[in-house]
Amino acid sequence: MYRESKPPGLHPVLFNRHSANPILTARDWPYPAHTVFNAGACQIGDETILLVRVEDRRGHSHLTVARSNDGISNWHIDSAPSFAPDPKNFAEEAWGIEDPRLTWVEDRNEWLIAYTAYSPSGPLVSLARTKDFITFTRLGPVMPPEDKDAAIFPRRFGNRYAMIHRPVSAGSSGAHIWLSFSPDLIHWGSHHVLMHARRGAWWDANKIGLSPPPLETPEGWLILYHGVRHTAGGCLYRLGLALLDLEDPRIVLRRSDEWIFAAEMPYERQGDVGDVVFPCGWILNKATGEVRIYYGGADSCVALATSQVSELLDYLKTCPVPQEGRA
Ligand code: M1P
Repeated sequence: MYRESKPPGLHPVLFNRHSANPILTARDWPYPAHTVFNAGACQIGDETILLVRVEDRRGHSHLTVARSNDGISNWHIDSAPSFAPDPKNFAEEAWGIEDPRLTWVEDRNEWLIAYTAYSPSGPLVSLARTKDFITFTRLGPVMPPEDKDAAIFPRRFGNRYAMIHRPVSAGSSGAHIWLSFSPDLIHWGSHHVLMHARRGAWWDANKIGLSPPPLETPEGWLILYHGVRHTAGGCLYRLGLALLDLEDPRIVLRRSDEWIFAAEMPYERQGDVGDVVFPCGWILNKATGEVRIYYGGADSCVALATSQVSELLDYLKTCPVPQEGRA
């Protein structure tokens, strides 16, 4: 691991890329794959588990488990798709499943997976559950198209589960991050815009989306999100931070005005979709405060960056407080 230094006059470096990046590519795969990227991540005992999006040469994706003891190397990758689309029973998965976000839900004693099911009517949010990343059980689709970039909070608020997601409707002025609640994970309501995409020249103008699941800290729910700037040269996917109130996640306490991580390295700038950094998982080491961020680079590989959660929170304290908790 090397630490990126901050030359005078430049912005703080909050994320340090791992020197072994990219840590996984299609060449590592035990069966034919076009690209591997946008992995969900979790820690079970000594093992780091990535649920990796694998795209085949049809353009359809499935999810495959990779396990490692150090979270960096010696990955043991399932020899066949671990969680494959099942369009016979779940028609919404006809064009594949993508971008999983993993949440350990204490009161259910299981992992919940929020993923994008790519239906012929558009992408939508589906949920599944697992205890071991060997057997998966679908809960089915929970948000109609177009909707994606979803993750469940690890605990309930009152009696309700909460989920962040990103619906898009034709004719809307942008794609914003929403928050919804459910008593049973199946029926969702109390829909609420959590964060708006900004407009015009902003780095997060027009379209934003949650990146990894919300991370609980003593100061609030830490949110890492992506903003998409449309340019004449294509889209730029960059990352910003926000903080939500611990007991009422509808309240945005802080939101960064500036992006804090962007595509710079060749494996982030060149690939199927260049200039994309897209994390779907992060893992906090509570003993050291280090957070490992697993992200897709250019829709073609899996990369790793690390940060200290205290530094992310300190940085957020310098960021604006949105008026009336609305960002
Ligand atoms: O190609 C970049 C990303 O585009 C989509 O993300 P979003 O809808 O949030 O802009 C997703 O398809 C994602 O998988 C992809 O990495």
